[in-house]
Amino acid sequence: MVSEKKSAVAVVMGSDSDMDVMQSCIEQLGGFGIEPVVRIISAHRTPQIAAEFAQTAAKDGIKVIIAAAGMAAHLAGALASRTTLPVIGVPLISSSGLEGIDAFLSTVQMPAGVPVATVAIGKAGAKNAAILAVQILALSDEGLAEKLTKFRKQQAETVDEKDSGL
Ligand code: RP5
Repeated sequence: MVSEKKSAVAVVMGSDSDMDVMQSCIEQLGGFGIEPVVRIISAHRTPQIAAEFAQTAAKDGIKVIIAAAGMAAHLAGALASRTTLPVIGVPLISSSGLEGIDAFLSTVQMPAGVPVATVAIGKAGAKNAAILAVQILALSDEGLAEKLTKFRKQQAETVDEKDSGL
């Protein structure tokens, strides 16, 4: 699925098997009015496409890349190595039996010089990646900054309501 509209956020995942979890990232972005470019690109199965995507992302108007993968998840790092755009890495739980620890270490342990902003493993990370991308964009977008303030307020109210309902 590739959005026709120019978007400031790209959500890249290593496999269609990642879509289930990454749907929550896409939906979270949607809550802020952002329709991301969504791509399935693999650092090891389609390395050439990964390189081309990262190299042309800034020119295509993308400002933040969210990269999600499971197992030996070097997708985020592979993309980050070819762009100076901020890259947020989402380590995913796969069928490896390692509960995402493999992906977490592969994503977070970037050697000095090429950072990947790594979020939590799985669905929480997928959602936080979206929110972090919005926070980055909100630095130069007052409308988004207001939406973030509202989002935090609503989130706190939801917790309060649950507390009151006990
Ligand atoms: C990674 O390998 C993908 O991001 C996925 O999480 C994992 C397994 O991929 P499939 O074998 O399900 O395509 O590259």
